[in-house]
Amino acid sequence: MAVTKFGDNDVLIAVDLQNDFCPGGALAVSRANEIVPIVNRLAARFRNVVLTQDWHPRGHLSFASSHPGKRPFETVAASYGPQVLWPDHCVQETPGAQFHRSLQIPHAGLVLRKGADPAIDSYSTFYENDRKTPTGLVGYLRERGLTRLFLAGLALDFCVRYSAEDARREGFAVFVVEDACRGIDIDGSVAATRASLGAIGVPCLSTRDFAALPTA
Ligand code: VGL
Ligand code: ZN
Repeated sequence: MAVTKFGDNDVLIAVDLQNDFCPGGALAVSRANEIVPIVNRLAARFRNVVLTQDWHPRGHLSFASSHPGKRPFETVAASYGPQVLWPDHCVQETPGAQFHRSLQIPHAGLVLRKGADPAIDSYSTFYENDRKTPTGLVGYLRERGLTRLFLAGLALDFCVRYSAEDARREGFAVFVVEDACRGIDIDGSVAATRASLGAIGVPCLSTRDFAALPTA
């Protein structure tokens, strides 16, 4: 599935490039700041860009602090299945939830916030962790004729992974731009992500693969 050109049906989905996921943030992903300029350059080549923003209320179910005696990175049983617990992060209207100050994608057409339901986490930008509550992004993309999705951002092994899997299931062509992602890597989750994406036929590309492409 070679990409020969970016066009009107292509969309870059830049996932959760927020302060709390960058070094110094509450749920810092190692070397996350390195991808901000990479994503900026990549986004400049797309007419269509969607930004996603993790956007939790205080006391969110995914926060370890909401479960007495539990610590971050432990798992609890939520009503919809196992849920990893995180440090408090991306709390609505806090600096940690803001986009990285160097992120510059003024032409982004949509900022999609997720994780706002206090009782359901949302890794995927398509469906919440109950696997059935839609965010509306499928409808947005379909209505606008966007059929080929390029995913970049944070974290490779959570929000990017689950978004890619849901997008495939919805029938979109999906590519992960791996050098424009960074992972959290809990218990082999990055390796599991590569295996899962490989199994469902989602290519992991590098921005170098696009270097020589004409941009439509
Ligand atoms: C994410 C854990 C918790 C992500 C969001 O953006 O990958 N990971 N919330
Ligand atoms: Zn979150």
